[in-house]
Amino acid sequence: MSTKTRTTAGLAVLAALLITLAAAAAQEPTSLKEAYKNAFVVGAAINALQITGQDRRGDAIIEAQFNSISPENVLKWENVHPAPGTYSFEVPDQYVAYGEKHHMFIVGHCLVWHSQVPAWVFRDEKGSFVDRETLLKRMHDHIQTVVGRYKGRIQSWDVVNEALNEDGTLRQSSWMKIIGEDYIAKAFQYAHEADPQAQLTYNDYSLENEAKRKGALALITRLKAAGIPVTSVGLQGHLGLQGPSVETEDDTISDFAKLGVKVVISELDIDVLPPATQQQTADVSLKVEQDAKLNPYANGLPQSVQQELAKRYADLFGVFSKHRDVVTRVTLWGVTDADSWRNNWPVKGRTSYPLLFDRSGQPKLAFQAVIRVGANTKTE
Ligand code: 9MR
Repeated sequence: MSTKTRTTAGLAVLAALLITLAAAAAQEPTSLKEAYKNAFVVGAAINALQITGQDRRGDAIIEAQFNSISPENVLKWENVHPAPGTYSFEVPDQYVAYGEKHHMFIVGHCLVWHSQVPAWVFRDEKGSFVDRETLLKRMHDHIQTVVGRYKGRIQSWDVVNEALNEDGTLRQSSWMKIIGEDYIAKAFQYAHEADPQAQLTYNDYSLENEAKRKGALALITRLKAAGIPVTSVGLQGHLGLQGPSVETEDDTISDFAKLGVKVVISELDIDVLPPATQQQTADVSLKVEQDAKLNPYANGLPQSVQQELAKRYADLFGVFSKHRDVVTRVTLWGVTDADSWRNNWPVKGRTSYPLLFDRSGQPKLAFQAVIRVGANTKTE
């Protein structure tokens, strides 16, 4: 470990101690997991450095604050199954062992997605699209091998990720083009077959938007009517300071709850930077050119924006807590601001502030605000 890493790890420990002292004085819980222990588990997406113990500062925060983990990238198809018949389980095994060591609720992300899936999955040796049966068999083998390996150890899988367009129609992914609409049902069936106890989630972004929400509600209704074992819907929660409104978030959770599925907030982060596009989206293929106007806080976040972010986080956790009968997990998509994908999407190299811990691992105002909401929920 370098001197710098040691110093920052030391600072994180000191910060944790200060939070404990301050909270003890105010008789507030000191961790997110404690603050929400009567409501839902609170998770973080963790990266390979954290899984393999190379980010001690990050690990100290994860272990102190969270009781659930999601793998930010290591279980995606291109990482775990990069070539036909070749699986790479070294880091995923460490991921699951990490969660077990700390008694966490362990999430698997994700089995069937249009992104981060290698091109060979859809092609034959000549480079043409394979037929439906071949692709179904590849999907089955993948799910059986990956879910089967962690049967009884990964408690919840994101089975199908981002199958919908913004207008609520089904995305014309290679899965859809080759297999047809029932690729979604098949993926859930295969996952259930591989681990009948696991929770199985349909996961997507912007489900707060009316058209996409309608499409998702119709999809879940169809799946449930056909007896497909979908147990929860993941609202990713890549949100902004301004929207969607808390009322919309509230309605969205209620709408899905009515279908008899649990709701998880699966990838929460709140962007404070100027939107680079008109649309509220988390489409990974979107790329926007660098522009200083789009990166106004390169030298630090003004206190007024910290406060706005804290209020926004508190309002949203208020809604999640209100729905604690159906919301079973809230997962932040990253640990500190330095880790967040938001620094590089949709514009590369911005300085983003979407999470509860800052670049040096210190808790932000938003952290205190979220703890306070949890503490109030607990005593209600
Ligand atoms: O956070 C992930 C980032 O490190 C990857 O580069 C990116 C590539 O696709 O995926 C990010 O995570 C995505 C998640 O898997 C699915 N929903 C949207 C997330 C943010 O793009």
